[in-house]
Amino acid sequence: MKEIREVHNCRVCDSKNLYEFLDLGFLPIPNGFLTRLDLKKTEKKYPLVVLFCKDCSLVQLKYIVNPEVMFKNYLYIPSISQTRLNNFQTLAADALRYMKGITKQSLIVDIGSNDGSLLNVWKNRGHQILGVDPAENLVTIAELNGIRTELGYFTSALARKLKKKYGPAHVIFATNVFAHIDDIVDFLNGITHFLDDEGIFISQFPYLADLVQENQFDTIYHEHLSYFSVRSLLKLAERTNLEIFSIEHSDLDGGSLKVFWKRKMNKSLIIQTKKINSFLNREEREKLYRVATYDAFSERVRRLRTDVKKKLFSLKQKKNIIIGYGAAAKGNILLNYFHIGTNIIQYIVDSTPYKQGRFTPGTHVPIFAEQKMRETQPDYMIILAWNFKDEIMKKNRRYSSQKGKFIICIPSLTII
Ligand code: DWN
Ligand code: ZN
Repeated sequence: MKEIREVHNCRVCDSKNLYEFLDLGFLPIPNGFLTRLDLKKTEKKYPLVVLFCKDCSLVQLKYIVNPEVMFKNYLYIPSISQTRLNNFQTLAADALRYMKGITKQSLIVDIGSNDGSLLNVWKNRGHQILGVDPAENLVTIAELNGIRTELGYFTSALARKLKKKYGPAHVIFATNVFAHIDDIVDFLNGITHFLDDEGIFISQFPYLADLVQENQFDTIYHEHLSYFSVRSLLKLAERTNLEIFSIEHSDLDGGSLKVFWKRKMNKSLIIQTKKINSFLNREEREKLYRVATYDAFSERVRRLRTDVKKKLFSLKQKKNIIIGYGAAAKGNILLNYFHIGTNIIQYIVDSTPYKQGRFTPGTHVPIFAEQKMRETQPDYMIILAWNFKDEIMKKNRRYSSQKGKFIICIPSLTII
């Protein structure tokens, strides 16, 4: 694949009826954290433009960056947040609810397994596990943690090899990575092939309805190619030999969908039509199938940019020390799109060891471990990882008891 591909047809329904509603400009890849040496080089930037399919209501990026640019060496790990680790426990309980006959010999697979945090839950329960991930650095870390991991992108071709080598999978997970896949039909064909006849596939990713309602524009970035409505998911399933038998809502990442899939021929699991329809009703109610909804969303995003910049510049003028908390990928979209860099933020703290000592892509804000806050005693902390605001505010009770204030920009500018 070339470095960038332009989308002309909808990934789900092949329609050309695509409506462009948001252009965030040319931005660096959101996990492209820079070393000090990198700061001297010219940074690559890629267009971030968003389309709405008028036929199936999938929201998708107009330009696809070659995954090798984004995922070969990946600095994000999920194990930093307790909230996310708790979600992996919940997902395990969900799987066990539907897979009563699961044994220690059952194979549990995670696609986009990163450092192996999700599979660790299953390893501790004594199951057979297998991770699949394209990031060389993460596969090394996972293997060191005792998580068996295959390096690569999950496709139908890879699924054939994996099934031959390891046998059928009883539960397959794909959290967030589901939104990263360009050829999603081939991906699902791979799942069908790898899955045991009675097995289940659980995908989890941010929900389009919450993204739109809560102005979560910073969840839109080069890694996330698709933003699914339930309507678009049902359309997608029609093109495969898989069937969605249940959908649940999770509060994770500002609102996510947990989608439960099975083979069409597997009749042992009942399709929970009422639950699925309740999502479709919400989507109708919130006008998620209308162009005007997306135009209004873009307008709110532009207004948010004006509000936040105005407030931050005024705080800075009054000589306040402002820092960021959580060098999240989404934070990099917000900073770049809002043009907020070292002019406003002194530094960002993040617990991820691989991000510390680096600089944010595009805006070049230095990243430190949390201890740095003791040296400078900031007045304001922008919680860039707003999806973990509760966890972060709890951790920083001392800061707030010493009159430190939190700033949260999503869904609207809030100072606590
Ligand atoms: O979909 C994706 C999600 C799951 O993860 C990927 N495409 C990329 C990535 O997105 P993100 O970077 O926006 O994810 P998070 O999990 O919202 O990032 C939170 C950041 O904040 C991490 O760098 C860890 C950091 N953090 C911290 O330093 N202290 C988080 C918590 C809760 C903390 O206490
Ligand atoms: Zn479509």
